[in-house]
Amino acid sequence: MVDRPAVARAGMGVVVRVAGEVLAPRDVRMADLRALPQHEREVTFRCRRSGVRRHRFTGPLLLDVLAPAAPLFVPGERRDRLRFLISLRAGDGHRVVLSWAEIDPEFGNRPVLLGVRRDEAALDGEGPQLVMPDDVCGARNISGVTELRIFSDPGDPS
Ligand SMILES: Nc1nc2c(c(=O)[nH]1)N[C@H]1C(S)=C(S)[C@@H](COP(=O)(O)O)O[C@H]1N2
Ligand SMILES: [Mo]
Repeated sequence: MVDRPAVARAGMGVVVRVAGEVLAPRDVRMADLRALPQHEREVTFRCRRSGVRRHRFTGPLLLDVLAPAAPLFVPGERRDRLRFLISLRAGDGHRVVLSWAEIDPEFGNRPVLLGVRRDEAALDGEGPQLVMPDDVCGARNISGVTELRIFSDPGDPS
């Protein structure tokens, strides 16, 4: 697969692809992320290389970004959602996989954000940053997110 650059076209700004096992794949821009309800979160994490880091992020819930794409859950079957994964990729190739249950309001219900502001800076140039509110290490807080894909475990081994 060809890498999608963080900035798709000059002047068009950052585009984040939301795709995978969803009814409505979509391209999301920073303005779309800012139009969703905004949450603020202060995170402190310990990086092996750079020591203790502290940042204040603002942005929508990852859940609110993904829900309009309509993941292909079996309707009315709460347990079906436990098979689903969210794979995030940054422009530099850094990847993180979450389980859907981590952010699902009926399971983990963690307030994971897609930050559009970090400290005093808008992230319009580099793209949004994943904000994991409770992580000890900062490595899952990937910056410059370009792609969010939803997958499911198909179930029976072949
Ligand atoms: N795209 C991307 N995001 C990334 C990384 C990376 O290599 N690429 N490193 C992570 C790691 S290991 C840490 S500790 C934090 C560091 O963020 P800070 O230096 O802005 O505090 O960014 C995370 N986000
Ligand atoms: Mo880190």
